[in-house]
Amino acid sequence: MSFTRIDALGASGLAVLLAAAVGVGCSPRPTGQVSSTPAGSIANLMKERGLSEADVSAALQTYMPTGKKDEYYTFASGGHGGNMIVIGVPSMRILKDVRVFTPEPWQGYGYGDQSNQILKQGSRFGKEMTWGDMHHPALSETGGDYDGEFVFVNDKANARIAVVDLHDFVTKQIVTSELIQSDHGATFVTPNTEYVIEASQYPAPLGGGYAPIEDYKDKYRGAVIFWKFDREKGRIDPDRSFAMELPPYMQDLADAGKLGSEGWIFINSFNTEMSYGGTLEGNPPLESGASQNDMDYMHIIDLKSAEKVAAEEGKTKKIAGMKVIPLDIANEEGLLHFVGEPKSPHGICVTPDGKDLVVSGKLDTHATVYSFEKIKGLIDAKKYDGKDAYGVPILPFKDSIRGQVELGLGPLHTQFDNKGNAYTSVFIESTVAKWSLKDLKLLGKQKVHYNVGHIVTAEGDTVSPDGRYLISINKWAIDRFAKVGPLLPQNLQLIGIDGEQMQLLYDMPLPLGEPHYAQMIKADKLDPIDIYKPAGIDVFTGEKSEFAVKAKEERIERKPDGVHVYMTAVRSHFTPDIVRVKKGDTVHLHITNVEQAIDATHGFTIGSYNVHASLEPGKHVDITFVADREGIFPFYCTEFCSALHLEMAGYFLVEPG
Ligand code: K7E
Ligand code: CUA
Repeated sequence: MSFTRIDALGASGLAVLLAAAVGVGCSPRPTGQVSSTPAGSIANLMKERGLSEADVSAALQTYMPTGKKDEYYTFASGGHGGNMIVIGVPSMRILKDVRVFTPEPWQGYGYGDQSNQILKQGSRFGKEMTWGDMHHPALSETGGDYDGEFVFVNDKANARIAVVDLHDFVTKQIVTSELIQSDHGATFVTPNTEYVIEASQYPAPLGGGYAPIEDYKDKYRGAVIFWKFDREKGRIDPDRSFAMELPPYMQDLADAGKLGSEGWIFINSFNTEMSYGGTLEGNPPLESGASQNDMDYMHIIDLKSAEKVAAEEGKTKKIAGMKVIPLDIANEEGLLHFVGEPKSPHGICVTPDGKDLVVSGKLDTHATVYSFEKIKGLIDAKKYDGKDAYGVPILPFKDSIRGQVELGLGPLHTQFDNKGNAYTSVFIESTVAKWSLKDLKLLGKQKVHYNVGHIVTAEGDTVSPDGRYLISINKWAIDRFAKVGPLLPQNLQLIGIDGEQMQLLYDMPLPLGEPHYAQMIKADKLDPIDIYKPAGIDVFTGEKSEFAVKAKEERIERKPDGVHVYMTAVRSHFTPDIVRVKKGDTVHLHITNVEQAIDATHGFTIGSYNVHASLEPGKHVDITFVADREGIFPFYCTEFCSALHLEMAGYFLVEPG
């Protein structure tokens, strides 16, 4: 693309530019207004700032005038920030930082009994954790389309899954199974969100516990958990979930079949060499040991049949409380097949029509396109190329694929548009490659900055992607932004994909975590609430709290388990505003924001007691703590809510015991 500078444009060029500006602008204006704009001002701006025509075009495609709203939401994982970031597209404005595995005071998450209970659900082996490593958000689906109701996320480090409700953008549940010790093929959902998929990454003895690493091949295993989602309750039901044992390869990304391939699950793997490191003990390092074979194995799982087997008597084992189909039963029942995939693959992506699967190997230059029909035919005909060391049948690679397309160095992950094109991130050469699914031809490349991991297109994982936008989630930012010390923000680059050529539109620095993956959904599919109704809602049950407080019913009660303070918050006071307790008392604060007006949020803190809450309109919060230090502790509203916000305060008096 040629970037024309304004000084080379001339008067007619500028007129064309302005006409184009009206055409692509987000807010159509009467044409008459354009001619009244002094043309010189835009020209001067471009000149002063050194902007090209392409720059102005990009600006006009992303700029949001005040009050205008974005067309899409992007839900990006926060990596080892343990959070999820919600970004508006095309403006790339951050709309929310949803806390999931980590506390965050502004939203009151991890402060107060309700949200602490959620974080506690994520304890493993009795240990509470205050962080997570989030990689792959998955929006809930109906008929293979995002429905805007829930988003699921994983924690790779601690093998956990969380449910975020998009009615209020709050984490409602964390589940974990000690069956596995890490995950990565998570989260992915089946086309009607019957199951949330979590495949382990690093093999270990199932259920936890110790086994010598020399026993890797015998004692270490992978597993995939199918977490049953109860949409009505909006929660995962661990009792109706089950798992399948897998060989000790490192299972990687996963995807669920759709349309013709619905009911099937596909999981990549690497390290089929079963290398486990030991560089000080005379072994090759893990990464070179794991890159010896030319092919690793794609895991193909017949979920519908697995579901039946899991329900049969005697076909499963209980490990760490989880119902598990052992590998020998999976083999006996024909639930698991392998097919070779080019060395150390990363992305595995089912095409929108459900007919093909695109796999890219980090150490291979191709995207390999498998045909589900061919795979299914080979499984039905039991046409195998032998079995692996664990008795899993291997389908012949050549007969499974539709073809390969050469993309460049280090292809990773593929997304789709509405015109039959695929887009693959190419890590080593820092590009996004566009290619045609039909004839497997490379159509073009867009440079990105730098080292792109995953990419996401609008509605890209559904049966009907939108095209329009692609975000390149880059791992390195190096020279893109003003310097902020050695830890750089991530660089999310918005790319327009409606034209024949991709167009880079926007660089967004993201200093809130490392997004590994994201999903982009049409904004009008979401219908979040403005207010918790009626006032007194416990956000984590979604029901009115038994401790909800009404105006005029505020009180302080001394009970055998401590002092119960029933408090309301409303502009611009807390009632009661004086709370007297004795040193050593257990204090139960029950605070309801009784307001029912949009954005009438209050905060609550008692200084030096590490007590904090965010009280959105209608929200109820319980806070339990021991008043273990005597003194005078002012409490106040932390959210600037009104003209008399500073006066929204009171005293917590702790008398000597
Ligand atoms: Cu960082 Cu999908 Cu976990 Cu890759 S992941 S690019
Ligand atoms: Cu309520 Cu400030």
